[in-house]
Amino acid sequence: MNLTTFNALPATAAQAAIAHCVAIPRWQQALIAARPFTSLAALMAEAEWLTQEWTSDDLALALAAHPRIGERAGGADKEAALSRQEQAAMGDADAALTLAMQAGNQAYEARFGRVFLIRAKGRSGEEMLAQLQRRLENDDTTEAREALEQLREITLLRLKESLT
Ligand code: 2AL
Repeated sequence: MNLTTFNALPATAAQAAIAHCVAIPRWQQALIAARPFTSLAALMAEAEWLTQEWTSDDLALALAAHPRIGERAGGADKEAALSRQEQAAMGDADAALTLAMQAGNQAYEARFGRVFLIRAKGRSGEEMLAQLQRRLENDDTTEAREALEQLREITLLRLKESLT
C-alpha cells in the first residue's frame, strides 16, 4: 500500500492495514492517529518512537502472534505467511539443529515463561540457536529488554515492507 492511500483510509481500515506488524492494539491505534505522514521516513520514525513505551505486558500480548523458531506457522493469515518468510533459514536446518532448537525453546520457556523471540530475517538457524543459548544466561530484566528489542525489529521490518 502506498503512503497516500494509507494516510486517507478510515481509521478501522488503516489499523487493519498495519495489524500484522505487531499484535499490540495500543501501538496500532497510536500510529494511525498520528497520520497523515509527509514521508515514509516520518512514519517509520513515529512507529519506532511509539515502540519505546512497550512493556513486558505488551511483549506477552504480541507473542501470541509469533510461532516458536523452527515451528513455522501453518495458517493462511498474513502473520503466518510473514513468519514463514522470516524463518525461511530454518527450512535448511538439519536434524541436529532442529532438535537443538526444540530443546533450547523448551529450556527458554521453562526459564522465562514465554516463547523465545528473535528477529529471524537475515539470521541463520545456527545463529539463532547461539543467541538462544546466550540469552538463557540473562537475568529477567535483561532478557525482557532483549526480547522487546527483537519485537521492535520484527515490527519495523514488517511495517517497512507493508508501505511504499
Ligand atoms: C519469529 C517469527 O515468527 N518471525 C520472527 O522474526 N521471529 N518467531 C520467534 N519466536 O522469534
